[in-house]
Amino acid sequence: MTDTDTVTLTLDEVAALSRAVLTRHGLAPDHVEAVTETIVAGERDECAAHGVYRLLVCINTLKTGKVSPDAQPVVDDVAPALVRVDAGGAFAQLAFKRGVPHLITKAKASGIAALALNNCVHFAALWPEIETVVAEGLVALAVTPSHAWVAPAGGRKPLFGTNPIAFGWPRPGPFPYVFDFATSAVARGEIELHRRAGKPIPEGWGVDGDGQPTTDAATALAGAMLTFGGHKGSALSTMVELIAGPLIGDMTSAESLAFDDGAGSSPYGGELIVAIDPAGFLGAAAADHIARAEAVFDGITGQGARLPSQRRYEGRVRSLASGVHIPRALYDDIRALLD
Ligand code: NDP
Ligand code: PYC
Repeated sequence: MTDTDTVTLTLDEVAALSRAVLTRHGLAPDHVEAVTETIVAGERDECAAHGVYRLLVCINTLKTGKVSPDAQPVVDDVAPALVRVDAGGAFAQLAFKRGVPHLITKAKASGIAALALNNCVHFAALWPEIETVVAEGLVALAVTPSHAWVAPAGGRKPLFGTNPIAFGWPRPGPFPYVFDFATSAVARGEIELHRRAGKPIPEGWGVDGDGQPTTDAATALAGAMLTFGGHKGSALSTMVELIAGPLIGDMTSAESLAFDDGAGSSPYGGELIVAIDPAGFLGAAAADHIARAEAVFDGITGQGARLPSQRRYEGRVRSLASGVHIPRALYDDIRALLD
């Protein structure tokens, strides 16, 4: 069903569109499946900046030649609680899929474990990965740098990536506690969507090339984005640079942008995912940590506040029932990739 402004698709139709576009541009079948899962999940949960819009981003990246369309991830079982997957320059999704069973096994054996993805191209939200780990009853943390687009607090030149931090905690029922946010005031994808729609951005998201505040999306994209929470976001962003860059032998956001060399590809580098098994501290019969966490969540929602991911989960229910609504201009741009 279509109207003039949006196109409504079922999730199966979104998946078919994603597969067709990615395959048409030469992505190998196992990567097509892994990337499609992420794109469908983003659209399903009404995360517009990381849903089907990312098909434009992926194809652009494929066209730059900065991502391998078919590299097979190589798993390296480094230590009892450490696993590394070399993505070989391909998109991160397949490397994560190959590495995560090892991460889960190791976390359950050691109480805590870490997975490093190396040499991957990352264009996605982190919550799908967090949800995969949390579904095993584990607590999860994930971070990745991106491209140097964000000025440190007190500075004006891009240095940090948009550097997301995502965290998950298991809850009874299908919807875990998950937050996933950029350490910039907003994800870059959100500013890109404002630019596409010709809409101004709020103050505080970015500055122009002289460090002056701007509400023009294109000016902020060309100037510098800002961190959230001033020096606090700046320090968290620095942490992401360090623990998903040098700590795991991979690129910082500045190095990723230098590697891009003006091509306009998605960020290249690493991701760190940590999984903690509550039973490690609490023993195999551990259970009351779940009830005690629920008391914390009740304390939040009892005040009328909402939990992070609630909007997303509500979107998921809507999308599963009645499909997703894609701006017609975006849909047309994606269909044009099939020509
Ligand atoms: P948002 O600011 O939209 O949301 C951040 C988090 O805060 C979400 O978990 C959101 O839940 C929650 N939240 C928002 N409003 C409230 C509220 N009022 N009360 C409680 N919780 C709230 O996200 P960002 O723009 O910072 O990031 C968007 C996405 O971009 C992330 O998924 C991130 O992983 C991705 N990203 C990826 C990068 C990469 O390099 N791969 C780089 C940067 C970002 P909800 O979703 O339910 O609103
Ligand atoms: O929106 O900032 C962003 C982003 C970077 C990489 C993937 N998403």
